[in-house]
Amino acid sequence: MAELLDPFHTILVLLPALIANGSPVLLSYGGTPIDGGRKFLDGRPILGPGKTWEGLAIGTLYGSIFATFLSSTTCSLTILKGGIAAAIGALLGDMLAAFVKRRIGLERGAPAPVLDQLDFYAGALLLLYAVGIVVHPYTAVLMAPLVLALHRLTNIAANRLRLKPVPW
Ligand code: CTP
Ligand code: MG
Ligand code: K
Repeated sequence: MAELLDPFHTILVLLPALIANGSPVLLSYGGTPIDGGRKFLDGRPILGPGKTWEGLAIGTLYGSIFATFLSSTTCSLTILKGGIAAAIGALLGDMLAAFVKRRIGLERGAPAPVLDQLDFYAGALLLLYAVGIVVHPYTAVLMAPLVLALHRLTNIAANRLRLKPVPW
Protein backbone atom coordinates (compact mmCIF):
# COMPACT_ATOMS: atom_id res chain seq x y z
CA MET A 1 0.00 0.00 0.00
CA ALA A 2 1.32 3.40 -1.00
CA GLU A 3 1.45 6.08 1.66
CA LEU A 4 0.72 9.73 0.80
CA LEU A 5 2.92 12.17 2.70
CA ASP A 6 1.62 15.48 4.03
CA PRO A 7 3.78 18.59 3.42
CA PHE A 8 5.38 18.45 6.88
CA HIS A 9 6.51 14.82 6.51
CA THR A 10 7.61 15.61 2.95
CA ILE A 11 10.06 18.18 4.32
CA LEU A 12 11.27 15.67 6.90
CA VAL A 13 12.08 13.01 4.28
CA LEU A 14 13.64 15.58 1.93
CA LEU A 15 16.13 16.88 4.49
CA PRO A 16 18.22 13.65 4.35
CA ALA A 17 18.19 14.00 0.55
CA LEU A 18 19.67 17.50 0.84
CA ILE A 19 22.28 16.21 3.29
CA ALA A 20 23.14 13.26 1.02
CA ASN A 21 23.46 15.56 -1.98
CA GLY A 22 25.60 18.08 -0.12
CA SER A 23 27.98 15.82 1.79
CA PRO A 24 30.15 14.29 -1.01
CA VAL A 25 31.75 17.71 -1.45
CA LEU A 26 33.32 17.23 2.00
CA LEU A 27 35.70 14.80 0.28
CA SER A 28 37.28 17.96 -1.15
CA TYR A 29 37.69 16.83 -4.70
CA GLY A 30 39.08 13.32 -4.57
CA GLY A 31 37.98 9.70 -4.66
CA THR A 32 37.53 6.66 -6.86
CA PRO A 33 35.43 7.48 -9.95
CA ILE A 34 32.35 5.23 -10.26
CA ASP A 35 32.88 5.00 -14.02
CA GLY A 36 36.48 3.89 -13.43
CA GLY A 37 37.62 6.57 -15.85
CA ARG A 38 35.88 4.77 -18.72
CA LYS A 39 34.45 6.52 -21.75
CA PHE A 40 31.00 6.17 -23.29
CA LEU A 41 30.30 5.46 -26.99
CA ASP A 42 30.69 9.16 -27.77
CA GLY A 43 34.25 9.14 -26.44
CA ARG A 44 33.40 11.30 -23.43
CA PRO A 45 33.50 10.13 -19.78
CA ILE A 46 30.48 8.04 -18.77
CA LEU A 47 29.98 10.05 -15.56
CA GLY A 48 33.25 11.87 -15.08
CA PRO A 49 35.56 12.20 -12.04
CA GLY A 50 33.00 14.16 -9.99
CA LYS A 51 30.96 11.01 -9.21
CA THR A 52 32.91 8.78 -6.82
CA TRP A 53 32.23 5.67 -4.70
CA GLU A 54 33.37 7.59 -1.67
CA GLY A 55 30.86 10.34 -2.49
CA LEU A 56 28.08 7.77 -2.77
CA ALA A 57 29.12 6.17 0.52
CA ILE A 58 29.43 9.40 2.50
CA GLY A 59 26.14 10.74 1.07
CA THR A 60 24.29 7.53 1.93
CA LEU A 61 25.85 7.43 5.39
CA TYR A 62 25.19 11.04 6.36
CA GLY A 63 21.72 11.01 4.79
CA SER A 64 20.84 7.81 6.66
CA ILE A 65 22.21 9.07 9.96
CA PHE A 66 20.10 12.20 9.61
CA ALA A 67 17.03 10.12 8.66
CA THR A 68 17.58 7.98 11.77
CA PHE A 69 17.77 11.10 13.92
CA LEU A 70 14.60 12.58 12.38
CA SER A 71 12.71 9.30 12.69
CA SER A 72 13.67 8.84 16.32
CA THR A 73 12.57 12.36 17.23
CA THR A 74 9.26 11.94 15.38
CA CYS A 75 8.81 8.23 16.25
CA SER A 76 8.03 7.55 12.60
CA LEU A 77 9.29 4.56 10.66
CA THR A 78 8.09 6.19 7.44
CA ILE A 79 10.58 9.00 8.05
CA LEU A 80 13.36 6.42 8.47
CA LYS A 81 12.47 4.44 5.36
CA GLY A 82 11.59 7.56 3.35
CA GLY A 83 14.63 9.53 4.48
CA ILE A 84 17.03 6.74 3.49
CA ALA A 85 15.22 6.21 0.16
CA ALA A 86 15.28 9.96 -0.54
CA ALA A 87 19.00 10.15 0.30
CA ILE A 88 19.89 7.27 -2.05
CA GLY A 89 17.51 8.60 -4.71
CA ALA A 90 19.17 12.02 -4.50
CA LEU A 91 22.60 10.49 -5.17
CA LEU A 92 21.25 8.42 -8.08
CA GLY A 93 19.51 11.46 -9.58
CA ASP A 94 22.78 13.40 -9.34
CA MET A 95 24.57 10.55 -11.17
CA LEU A 96 21.94 10.47 -13.89
CA ALA A 97 22.32 14.23 -14.37
CA ALA A 98 26.10 13.82 -14.63
CA PHE A 99 25.52 11.18 -17.33
CA VAL A 100 23.28 13.64 -19.22
CA LYS A 101 25.79 16.50 -18.75
CA ARG A 102 28.62 14.39 -20.22
CA ARG A 103 26.42 13.43 -23.20
CA ILE A 104 25.81 17.07 -24.07
CA GLY A 105 29.52 17.76 -23.74
CA LEU A 106 29.61 19.58 -20.39
CA GLU A 107 32.74 18.99 -18.32
CA ARG A 108 32.69 17.95 -14.67
CA GLY A 109 31.50 20.92 -12.62
CA ALA A 110 30.22 22.94 -15.59
CA PRO A 111 26.93 24.62 -14.69
CA ALA A 112 23.72 23.09 -16.02
CA PRO A 113 20.99 25.38 -14.67
CA VAL A 114 17.86 23.60 -13.40
CA LEU A 115 19.43 20.15 -13.93
CA ASP A 116 22.11 20.85 -11.29
CA GLN A 117 19.51 22.01 -8.78
CA LEU A 118 16.66 19.63 -9.39
CA ASP A 119 18.42 16.35 -10.34
CA PHE A 120 18.68 15.17 -6.77
CA TYR A 121 15.14 16.34 -5.98
CA ALA A 122 13.63 14.35 -8.86
CA GLY A 123 15.76 11.33 -7.91
CA ALA A 124 14.59 11.56 -4.28
CA LEU A 125 10.91 11.81 -5.26
CA LEU A 126 11.24 8.85 -7.64
CA LEU A 127 12.93 6.56 -5.14
CA LEU A 128 10.37 7.53 -2.49
CA TYR A 129 7.69 6.51 -4.94
CA ALA A 130 9.52 3.24 -5.61
CA VAL A 131 9.37 2.33 -1.91
CA GLY A 132 5.68 3.20 -1.72
CA ILE A 133 5.94 6.70 -0.24
CA VAL A 134 4.12 9.20 -2.40
CA VAL A 135 4.60 12.97 -2.38
CA HIS A 136 1.56 14.64 -3.92
CA PRO A 137 2.52 16.35 -7.21
CA TYR A 138 1.20 19.68 -5.87
CA THR A 139 3.37 19.34 -2.77
CA ALA A 140 6.36 18.42 -4.94
CA VAL A 141 5.93 21.50 -7.12
CA LEU A 142 5.29 23.81 -4.15
CA MET A 143 8.45 22.52 -2.43
CA ALA A 144 10.64 22.99 -5.50
CA PRO A 145 11.50 26.68 -4.86
CA LEU A 146 12.38 25.87 -1.25
CA VAL A 147 14.58 22.97 -2.34
CA LEU A 148 16.22 25.20 -4.96
CA ALA A 149 16.92 27.91 -2.40
CA LEU A 150 18.40 25.45 0.12
CA HIS A 151 20.54 23.82 -2.57
CA ARG A 152 21.79 27.25 -3.64
CA LEU A 153 22.66 28.25 -0.08
CA THR A 154 24.56 25.03 0.67
CA ASN A 155 26.57 25.35 -2.56
CA ILE A 156 27.47 28.98 -1.86
CA ALA A 157 28.52 27.96 1.66
CA ALA A 158 30.64 25.07 0.30
CA ASN A 159 32.29 27.48 -2.12
CA ARG A 160 33.00 30.04 0.63
CA LEU A 161 34.45 27.26 2.79
CA ARG A 162 36.69 26.42 -0.17
CA LEU A 163 35.22 22.91 -0.41
CA LYS A 164 34.03 23.59 -3.92
CA PRO A 165 35.65 25.67 -6.66
CA VAL A 166 32.33 26.96 -7.99
CA PRO A 167 29.25 28.24 -6.12
CA TRP A 168 26.75 25.95 -7.96
N1 CTP B 1 31.00 14.08 -5.39
C1 CTP B 1 31.51 12.79 -5.31
N2 CTP B 1 30.70 11.71 -5.56
C2 CTP B 1 29.39 11.88 -5.88
C3 CTP B 1 28.86 13.18 -5.97
C4 CTP B 1 29.69 14.27 -5.73
O1 CTP B 1 32.69 12.60 -5.01
N3 CTP B 1 28.63 10.78 -6.09
C5 CTP B 1 31.91 15.21 -5.08
C6 CTP B 1 32.83 15.52 -6.26
O2 CTP B 1 34.07 15.97 -5.74
C7 CTP B 1 32.08 16.64 -6.96
C8 CTP B 1 31.54 17.42 -5.77
O3 CTP B 1 31.18 16.40 -4.83
O4 CTP B 1 32.91 17.41 -7.80
C9 CTP B 1 30.35 18.31 -6.08
O5 CTP B 1 29.24 17.55 -6.53
P1 CTP B 1 28.43 17.97 -7.82
O6 CTP B 1 28.21 19.43 -7.88
O7 CTP B 1 27.27 17.08 -7.92
O8 CTP B 1 29.46 17.53 -8.99
P2 CTP B 1 30.17 18.40 -10.10
O9 CTP B 1 31.55 18.72 -9.66
O10 CTP B 1 29.29 19.52 -10.51
O11 CTP B 1 30.30 17.35 -11.30
P3 CTP B 1 29.21 17.01 -12.41
O12 CTP B 1 29.31 18.06 -13.47
O13 CTP B 1 29.63 15.67 -12.87
O14 CTP B 1 27.87 16.98 -11.73
MG1 MG C 1 27.88 20.64 -9.77
K1 K D 1 24.70 17.94 -9.17
